[in-house]
Amino acid sequence: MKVTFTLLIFLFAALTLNAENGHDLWLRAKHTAPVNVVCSGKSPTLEIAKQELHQGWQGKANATFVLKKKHDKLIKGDGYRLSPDGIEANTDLGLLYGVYDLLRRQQTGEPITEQVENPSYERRILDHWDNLDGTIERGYAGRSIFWHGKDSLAVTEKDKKLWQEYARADASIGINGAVLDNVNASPLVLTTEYLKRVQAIAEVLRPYGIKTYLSVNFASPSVIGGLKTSDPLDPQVKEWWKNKAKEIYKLIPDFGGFLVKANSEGQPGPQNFGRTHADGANTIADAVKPYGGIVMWRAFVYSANDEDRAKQAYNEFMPLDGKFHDNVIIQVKNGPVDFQPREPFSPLFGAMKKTPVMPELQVTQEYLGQAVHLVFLAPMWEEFLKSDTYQEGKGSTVARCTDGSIFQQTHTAIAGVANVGLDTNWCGHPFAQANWYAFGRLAWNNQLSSDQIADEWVKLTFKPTPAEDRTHSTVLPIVWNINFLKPVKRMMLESREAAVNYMMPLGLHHIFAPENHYGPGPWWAPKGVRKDWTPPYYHQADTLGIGFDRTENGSNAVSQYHEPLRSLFNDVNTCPEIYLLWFHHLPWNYQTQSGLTLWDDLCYHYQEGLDQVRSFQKTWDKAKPYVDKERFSVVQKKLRKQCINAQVWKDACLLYFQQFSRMPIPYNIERPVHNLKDLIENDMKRKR
Ligand code: GCV
Repeated sequence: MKVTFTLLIFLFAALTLNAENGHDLWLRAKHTAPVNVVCSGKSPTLEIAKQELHQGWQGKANATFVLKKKHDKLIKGDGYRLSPDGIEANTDLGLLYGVYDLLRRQQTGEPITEQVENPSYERRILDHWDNLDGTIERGYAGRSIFWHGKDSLAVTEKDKKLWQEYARADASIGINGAVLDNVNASPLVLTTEYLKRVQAIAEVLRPYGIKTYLSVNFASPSVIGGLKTSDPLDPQVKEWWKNKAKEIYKLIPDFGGFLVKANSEGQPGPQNFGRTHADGANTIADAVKPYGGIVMWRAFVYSANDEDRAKQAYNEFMPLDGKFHDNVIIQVKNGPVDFQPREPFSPLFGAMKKTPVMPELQVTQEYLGQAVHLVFLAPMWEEFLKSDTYQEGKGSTVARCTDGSIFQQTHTAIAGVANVGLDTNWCGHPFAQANWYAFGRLAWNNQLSSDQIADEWVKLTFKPTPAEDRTHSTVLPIVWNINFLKPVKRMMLESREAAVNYMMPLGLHHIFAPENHYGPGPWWAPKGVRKDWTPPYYHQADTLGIGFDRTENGSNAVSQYHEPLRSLFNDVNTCPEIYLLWFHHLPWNYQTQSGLTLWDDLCYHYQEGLDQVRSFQKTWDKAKPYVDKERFSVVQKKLRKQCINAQVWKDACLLYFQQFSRMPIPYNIERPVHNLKDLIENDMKRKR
């Protein structure tokens, strides 16, 4: 009887859910109860705050809710004090953030008690790797929302509407900055015609508290400024940057500053002129300093030789500690190599004591299945932020080393490489929206758990809206929680580990096919290519074993970490197994903690990854009655592809490594269904 009743509810729900194309993201709630908003102030930001309350209120009908600006020492920056009857903040933006928090709590059922919420970082920024021609480097959700090419610099109403929707989504999760162009920057962005478009974007983003920033090309003074050099110590070059800053701030008074990728992957930088990264960063920083601007200087650099890639950034930047001016922040990718499915944290976190460092996370899933695989990244970022660097003893987590808790810093910041494009659903994959959401939430509060973020996002994104509930009295909340929320959340929380399992378990890294970084390519090593761009450099597989020896006997990358981590990573018996082959080269018959040989353990991990994706397919198929047809079918199709890809990963890696291990694949593991030769020939790039 109970089963039949539940079944009826399923069927009814499936028939009545409105079709959704995903464009509304986590901001779907529209039909609500009336509320009386009391707010004496006036500003574009406050207008938005009031409108959001009227549009999204789900509290008691006709209640009175007060928005009040009030100086309170406990409230920092754009933080706020929330209570059931109102919000207090030092700034208009604080009130807007409070409103979004309140509405989120009303929709998700989280308690609304009296509490102060302050942001972990002063600057919470999305880096758009958008090229001026409208393409996006590592973008998987269509073309740029900001740029359409040189012939389309005029701003249309359509552009403005989209930028406003984008700004609203950002503000609703606390993001307050956007770098509008690719770090592989075109000098043209600093020419007047492009700056005019930046000005127009800034005007739309401003009421939502989003500052605009630009990535700049270090050679701009010579390329567009007509100077003979871009040497940062040349007086004319310094003057050029100062004049450029003046021009920008005249157009955009609240401009945030510059992001610079220098001397990396072919980008020009101070080293072209025999100068240091500090010389380069300081010249540009001095130019924006009078206006309160900052320079985010990337530590993603390469050394001239192919000495362990994981050591290069630290080696380059540590000697410069204390040499940067106080409006420079060094932007460091979470891991020492490059946004891999799993890396230990970069040793540059918790290293410098006189130079602020900001984390750079990658929201766009360059190395994690792009817009095809369902991979929720919050667990990866949580693992990273909670990693203990031991900089000032136990408890010096990456979060605390970067948010100003350990050292007083003039500026604190965090950046995420955006996954946003012109696709109707913004991110390509409906579940990729969760990564945009998670980045914003963690940038606001770096202590949040992945579980809580997933919980919020699933409720906001999939829960029947009040309108659907009222019209159709569809799913009982408890039924929805058990049959949808719980399993879908579990799937999300498991998804990152699944990707690690089917792509590169036990500390393997960077064994991707070249260029597109999507499928496996552990074999790829053409002559003439920098060794540290090829997978065999990273996995080091031979008949004796596999893994990169970064111990004292190897590259000694372990020495870049503080004790006790250094010794922990150095000793194979204490090194966490998730990083085993990152730090150690081990024989194939090495016995892992599971009691298995390394080879067998590797095989089981790949199989487990594949099995996990299969279980995600089942979870999603079972969730069908609770999702509108449109989003259900998009995700179902993508999961099928993910499963096919996971199979390819498993077969490719096991068959390739088996050539070295010369050991059988354990017999209770499914046999490969591909031939290695075919896989190598039909690179997954062409199969996608
Ligand atoms: C923007 C990796 C990516 C590049 C990216 C680079 C970077 O190498 O593959 O596309 O370039 O990182 O972060 O600068």
